[in-house]
Amino acid sequence: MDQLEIAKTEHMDASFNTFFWETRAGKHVPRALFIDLEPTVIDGIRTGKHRSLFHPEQFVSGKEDAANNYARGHYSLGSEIINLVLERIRKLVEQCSGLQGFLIFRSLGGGTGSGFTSLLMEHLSMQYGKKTKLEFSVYPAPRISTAVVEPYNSILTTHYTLEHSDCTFMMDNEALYDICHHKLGVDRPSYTIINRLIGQAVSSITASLRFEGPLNVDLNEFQTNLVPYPRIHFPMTALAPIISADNAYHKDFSVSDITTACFEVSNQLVKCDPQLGKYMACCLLYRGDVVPKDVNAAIAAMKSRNSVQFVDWCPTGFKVGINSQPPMMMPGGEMAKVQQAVCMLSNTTAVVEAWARLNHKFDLMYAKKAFLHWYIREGMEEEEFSEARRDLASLEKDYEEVGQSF
Ligand SMILES: Nc1nc2c(ncn2[C@@H]2O[C@H](COP(=O)(O)OP(=O)(O)OP(=O)(O)O)[C@@H](O)[C@H]2O)c(=O)[nH]1
Ligand SMILES: [Mg+2]
Repeated sequence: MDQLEIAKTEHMDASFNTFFWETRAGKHVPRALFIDLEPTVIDGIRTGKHRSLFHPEQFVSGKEDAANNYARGHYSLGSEIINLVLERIRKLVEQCSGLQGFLIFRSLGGGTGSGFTSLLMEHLSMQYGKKTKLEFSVYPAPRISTAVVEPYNSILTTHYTLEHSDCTFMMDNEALYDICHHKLGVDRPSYTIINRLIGQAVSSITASLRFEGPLNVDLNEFQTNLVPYPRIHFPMTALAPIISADNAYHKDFSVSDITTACFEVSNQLVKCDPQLGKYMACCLLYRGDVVPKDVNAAIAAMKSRNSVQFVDWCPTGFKVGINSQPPMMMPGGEMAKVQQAVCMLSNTTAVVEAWARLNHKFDLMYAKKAFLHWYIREGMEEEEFSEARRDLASLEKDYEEVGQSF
């Protein structure tokens, strides 16, 4: 290889290696750690189709789960496993030549995702200082739930991680189920199918870290544009187009079509209506065969619509990135392969609907002190509940204030 070719290969490798490290034997290993307080879910990966991708040390699981109890995840069980987890993370970090930050995937409703993750994030802040922490969180859905105490767990964890998270992308299973039902024609989607939708969003959000390109916009740059105040860091995520593999041949989408779809409630991965709020910032992450001229025209058309309202202090908050790699779909999966796609991250006051809903559910139980003894038994104090709830009330208020007109 001549110099130029070597340089080119190294360049490509640099992007590829963002999420993989190469062993001396030339094997590429994902820079990932799976953690759970109980073994069965992780055993699925340990013994599954992709097991050979990982080193056994990339799985950490305990013996029993947190029984949907934040306190067990954070204190009793969490404290037994945290040092091992931090040690494993340290080993992964040692394999990085320039650590940018951490992506954290979790749900908020159960005990491990809420309690243990908040403990972990506190430790990551202590050990890795200001390294970015981005979260992808499955937030409790309005009408379907798998545990009565979801509002407690979610509010406690949001309170304790608010200052440790730089940006949290919220999704809820009801929004994801509805997309599967209405757009993909899948009536009873499994977690596998809804997780693929989440995967599409993650893929678009991380595309700029994984591929080079002239109109590539760095993730840090998006964050700067998305988060006007540290606490206002819960953007909504929308995807377009979402079409089933069966329908692929019947439809043709323009850049304008997919851009418009991102502002519709049915394309949001969280159950909130964007028309009920005001936008502070919209980041449009295009992929595939997309040219700036079409993007500019599509945005100009959106701006002229009355239904898309911006806050007074940020009237033109659009940020655009184009990555020429079209999205990849799971072979044989339910989503059609498309040549052009977009993922919109929007910081809007509409997301307050999600907090308000959860706060209300918290209040109903807390007024009766229902289920509290489970948490007290694990060493928590009642005061922690009221403190967390006050913090969430002020978060609601923060959103109200940023939306107010001058
Ligand atoms: N989208 C999606 N949601 C999931 C998945 N697994 C669990 N959930 C949701 O996550 C929420 C909490 O459940 P878990 O994640 O199982 O809870 P956990 O964090 O393991 O906590 P414990 O089991 O109580 O220790 C529920 O609302 C589930 O519906 C998944 O693979 N995908
Ligand atoms: Mg569990």
